[in-house]
Amino acid sequence: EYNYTRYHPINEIYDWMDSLANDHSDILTQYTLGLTSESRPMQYLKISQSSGNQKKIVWIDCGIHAREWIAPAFCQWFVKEIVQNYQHDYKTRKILQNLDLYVLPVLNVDGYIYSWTTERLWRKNRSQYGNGTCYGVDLNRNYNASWCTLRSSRNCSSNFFCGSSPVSEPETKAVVDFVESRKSDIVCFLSIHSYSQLVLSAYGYSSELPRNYNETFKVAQMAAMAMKNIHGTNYRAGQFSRILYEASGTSQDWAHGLGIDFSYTLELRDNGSYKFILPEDQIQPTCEETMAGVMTIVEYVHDKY
Ligand code: 0X9
Ligand code: ZN
Ligand code: ZN
Repeated sequence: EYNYTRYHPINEIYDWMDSLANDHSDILTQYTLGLTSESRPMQYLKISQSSGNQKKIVWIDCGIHAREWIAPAFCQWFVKEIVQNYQHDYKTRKILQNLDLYVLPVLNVDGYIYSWTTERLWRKNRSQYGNGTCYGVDLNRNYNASWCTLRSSRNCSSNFFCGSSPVSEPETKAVVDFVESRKSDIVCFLSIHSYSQLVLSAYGYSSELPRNYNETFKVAQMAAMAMKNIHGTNYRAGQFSRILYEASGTSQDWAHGLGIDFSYTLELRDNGSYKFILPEDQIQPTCEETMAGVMTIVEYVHDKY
């Protein structure tokens, strides 16, 4: 029995993916999205109920930032819940009739490993810059969305190093290639982070209002309310640049720019007590409330498309 209320090192997560995909080959398939800068595979799961009709896609990635361990824990929880529920839960079955769910549990594999072995608060990937004098690009500053203009740095020692050019990193490129190749089918793009308890809509790089702002903000508010309803945890909804800070080069803004209106960043628990070192006894309640929020968004896009 896999323990979903503990944090797991990457080898355990990858073993979990293998065995779950094996045990539930009726709806789960595992794929490699690409290789990291240290040549490790980026594994993701496609959750798809077999049927003839062409389905729309919901994308969920976790762990773009190495130290935000609750994010990969949520992606695993999410897959477990869907696999458990789809047999008997009417809502889940209905959603899977029209949507395929693509889940990338650990986007930044090299950084995640480094945060386990060497530096718990590591954020970036592990690519070498400056002839090996510094390491790591902030992958959530490396996308092609007003690249390297806000809350970004050109100094490779910075935690917000944006890379040598947009999409300079293999991890970014792997996501971009996949999402671009399927962009007409992708109706929702979710990127899971911690901490601050926020549901953020576009844009991050500008306080200008994007197309469909009223609707995407409304859905963010619905998700935040659903999250509060589970354990009373407060989540704030709003435009990224207004309630957090302006940041450029984020995956969410890039995905929105591609035409995926329902593109959100979720910042999970907590509110600053434990910050990135969220205790394991909060994994379950955090995942339960996040499940409610994510399913609110997924149901909305299901009904709309
Ligand atoms: O700064 C980030 O990349 C995210 N916060 S974190 O503490 N997890 O690093 C927030 C990204 C918000 N997205 C936009 N502003 N679009
Ligand atoms: Zn099954
Ligand atoms: Zn983050």
